[in-house]
Amino acid sequence: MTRTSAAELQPQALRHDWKREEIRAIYHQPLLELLFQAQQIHRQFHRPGEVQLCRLLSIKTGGCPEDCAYCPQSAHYHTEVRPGALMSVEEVRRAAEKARSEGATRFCMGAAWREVRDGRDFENVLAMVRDVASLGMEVCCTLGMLNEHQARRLAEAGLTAYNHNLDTSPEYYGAIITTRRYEDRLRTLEYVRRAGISVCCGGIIGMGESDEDRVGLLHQLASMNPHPESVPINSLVRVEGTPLGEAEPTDPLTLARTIAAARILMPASRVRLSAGRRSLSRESAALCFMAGANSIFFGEKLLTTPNPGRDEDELLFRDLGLRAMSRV
Ligand code: SAM
Ligand code: DTB
Ligand code: SF4
Repeated sequence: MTRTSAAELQPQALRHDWKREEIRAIYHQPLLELLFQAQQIHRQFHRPGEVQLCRLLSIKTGGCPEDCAYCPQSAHYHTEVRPGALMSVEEVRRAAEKARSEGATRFCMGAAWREVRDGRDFENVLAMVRDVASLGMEVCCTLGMLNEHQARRLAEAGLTAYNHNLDTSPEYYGAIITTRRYEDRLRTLEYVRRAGISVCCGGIIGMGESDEDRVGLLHQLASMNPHPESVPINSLVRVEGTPLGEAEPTDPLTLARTIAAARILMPASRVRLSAGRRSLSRESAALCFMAGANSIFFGEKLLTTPNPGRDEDELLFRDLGLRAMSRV
């Protein structure tokens, strides 16, 4: 009989000094080996079967000056998204209350901005953050680039987390976005961290990137100290009219592989199986949970594109024996 050594029972220490080769070796393991390891590590740091329910709301839709090749909200492309003004504080409050009554413990507000500008709109966003925080939910925003002062004001308003994705490797970034640089993203993330806000940072797979680009993205994320508390792994939602509208569909096994590697590299973080669940079979979603995903967006809509309905997700949770994370 084999005995488990004390070292094996100790949760492994968090590392921030991963070498690219180590990440490559983890990522390229036989898939079932990788999933097994990821699940073992997952159980050292998280309650098995528990998944956080997050609700996403687009508080300011479309007309964005950035040219992100995946995004239906970019003003550079002709899509069905109609640009709108910032929602009212009252409407957002009602949406957050509804999300909470449906079981969400995190509310994420997205704006199609390149960067935050000081003024009336930002003051309203701060009021939204205060409102959502007062409901006892984790509150997250994704508003584009920030300066240091804006990050501090969001922190004072009670913001839990700021979402700002690196999307892909530094090498592939220029093929996807030309209107900003990787360093711009890293700078905003630094301001967020310094303001004491937790970091939500991940990427998208299925944009024509290579395994090496996914390894490169994971390397960037896992080198952050501390790691992003929340790591959204999106599978590209292909939207007609965007340059990536006709991209090859993402291989769900690649999605599961990326999630498993993220779980191993950043054991204490929440890994979110984010956009793209509508194109994922129940079996593929199960693999992603096995790989260590423990957070999802639930509700009929992401920002501008559809997401599985609540009934469908309730059934999935029941059939997989998953539980929604209770109050945070
Ligand atoms: N404008 C802000 C920004 O880019 O940081 C916030 C909103 S933006 C829509 C938030 C994130 O959504 C992007 O960083 C990207 O990772 C993700 N996203 C946008 N369109 C997507 C798509 N079609 N499929 C998957 N993820 C997408
Ligand atoms: C993230 O990583 N994914 C979310 C959230 N952060 C803001 C956004 C997904 C957007 C999918 C496309 C849409 O609905 O417009
Ligand atoms: Fe604008 Fe964000 Fe969409 Fe890029 S991802 S076009 S920054 S809304």
